[in-house]
Amino acid sequence: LVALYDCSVNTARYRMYNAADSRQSRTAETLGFNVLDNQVPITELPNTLSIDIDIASPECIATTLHACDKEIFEGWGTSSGLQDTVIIDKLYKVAMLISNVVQNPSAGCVVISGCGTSGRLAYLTSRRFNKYLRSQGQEECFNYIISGDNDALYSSVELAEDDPSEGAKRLREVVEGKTRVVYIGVTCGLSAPFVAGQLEMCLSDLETFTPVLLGFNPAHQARKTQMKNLNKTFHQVVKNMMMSEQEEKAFILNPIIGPEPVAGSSRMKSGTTTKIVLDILALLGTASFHSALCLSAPRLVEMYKDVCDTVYGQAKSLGSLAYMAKQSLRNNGHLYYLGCDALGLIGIVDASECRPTFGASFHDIRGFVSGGIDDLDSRPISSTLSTEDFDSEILPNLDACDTVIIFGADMLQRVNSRLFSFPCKRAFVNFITDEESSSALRDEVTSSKLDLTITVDICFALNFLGWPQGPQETFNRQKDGGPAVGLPTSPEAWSGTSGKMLLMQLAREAAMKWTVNCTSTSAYIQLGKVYRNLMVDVRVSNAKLFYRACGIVKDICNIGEAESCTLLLKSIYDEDNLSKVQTSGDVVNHILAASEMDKVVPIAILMGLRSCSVQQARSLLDTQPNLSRLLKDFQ
Ligand code: S6P
Repeated sequence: LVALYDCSVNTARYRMYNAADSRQSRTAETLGFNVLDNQVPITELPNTLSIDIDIASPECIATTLHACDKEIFEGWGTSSGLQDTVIIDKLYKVAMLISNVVQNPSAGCVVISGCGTSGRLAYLTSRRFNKYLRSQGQEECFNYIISGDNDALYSSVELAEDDPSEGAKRLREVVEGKTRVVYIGVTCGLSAPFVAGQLEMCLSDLETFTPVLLGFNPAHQARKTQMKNLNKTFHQVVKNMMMSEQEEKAFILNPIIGPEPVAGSSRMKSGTTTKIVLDILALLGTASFHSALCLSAPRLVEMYKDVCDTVYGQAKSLGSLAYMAKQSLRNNGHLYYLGCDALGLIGIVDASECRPTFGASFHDIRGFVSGGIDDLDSRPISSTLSTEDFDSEILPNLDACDTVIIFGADMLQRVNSRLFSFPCKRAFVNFITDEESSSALRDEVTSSKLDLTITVDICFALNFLGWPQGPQETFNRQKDGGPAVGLPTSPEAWSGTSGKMLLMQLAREAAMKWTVNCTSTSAYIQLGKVYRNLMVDVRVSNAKLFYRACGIVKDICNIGEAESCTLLLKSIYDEDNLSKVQTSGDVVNHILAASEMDKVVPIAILMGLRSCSVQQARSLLDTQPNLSRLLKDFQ
């Protein structure tokens, strides 16, 4: 392939991944490379690095998560992750398209769309960059779509991702009146029908739309089950995308970053990589308004890698934080995250994801934001999410079993002083992005009654970039010696401050995501929710999760597909003898029935391992709720 395409080894490897279902696969196989034609997509595979995560100490859980996250930057198998040159090249091309829209917002817009975590990150990115454009006196041009609408930003509405026509309908509404649309559909597993419906709509009108698909599986692993209302599989949609990509009318951004530390939990690595890619695209796409003109995509990737290493450099403290969280949850207490602006929102998002991921209750982990949901006023959400809500509803009832984590110096300064008179545990996590804030805060931190303080100093990651000195330096970068079309003319705009601020915010957000993901995941692992690195108590709330649940039962019980599906159905319908109606029903019926039930997957597994009835499996779980321990006893 290197010879054929005159490309680097990494590029050749990437081509092989994406070519495994075309005539090129033979070439790849003949060359003796290990082409990934495994039926289980990479995003659903268990990660070999985290196979023992369920028996690791809290500190070791953090180092294991770090090892898995490193694959984002260093690659997995034969891939080179975010450093892949083909991906980097496409990032620039898409950023250029975004830049055209940003400079001509009346005619165009950028739409970022996804389901679950992917939709939440679409929201966070468009919010951040619209705010930025506003601060520069520019028109907003980023839009987001999340399946299940705004309520899904902070609670799980998993079933909404199975509807392609709803996806297309929502996209049509958002782009009304626009003639140039850069559409970025995020689906980590290349599987969400909601996104497929939108991609199809874009592909049918390439004059208006440039569709971009962001996900983390090779193209040939896109989901091959038929989608309702679309009469196609996701895989067929991807094939059409590949054809349009040849003429650069569509783009597939699918860096291979390896499996999740907890199998299939795409809120973790895939979510973080989504954030990084969207940040980079939007940063480069808005570069004409800030000094990030001098930044390159590989350097930005490096910055995120440094932030990642710095956060996990505190593995011991992260372990202590997760241990505090676990103790609270074990003693029927709660975990609360408080943060300002995007940090608060990321905390809320992490908390809300624990419900579908770990079967947690709404009250187990909750996040609150200070002054950050103003931009949702026109489309209100039906939950209590502000720190004022925390002060009035939660604070008066805090007891010794609860843990409150304050994120960021700005939040520590705003926190209600009454918090320090209640008998709960308190932790403070600060992300330092410049030297001044670190010294100003020291006194406050020491005078507060905190049980744990973690300081994540990410100045180093940012210094690495180096800042432009002023307008002259930037102008010098233009080939013709003058500013590019649409560049701001006032010298203040070139001071570098706005671009630097933006990068500091993005780096803090990434650090926050790593920290809260680590805290909640580790807490639930310690509580026995994960067996090896499989999430065995997954809520069967959409098609993807139904098939994942079947796979988990199959693997752990070492049985065939049909048998595992029968066990799952018995557990879902709470019946040892399934009726014809139950066995022949549509997957969506099973999902609706499962939404009423608890511990669907664990019960099916126990039935398989013990050859027992639904009732007997349920009683076993009542006596030993630590699933991991229970399963180990039976294996
Ligand atoms: C995963 C999370 C889910 C996914 C959603 C979309 O940890 O709980 O909500 O984000 O299912 O997945 P995908 O593969 O389409 O991005």
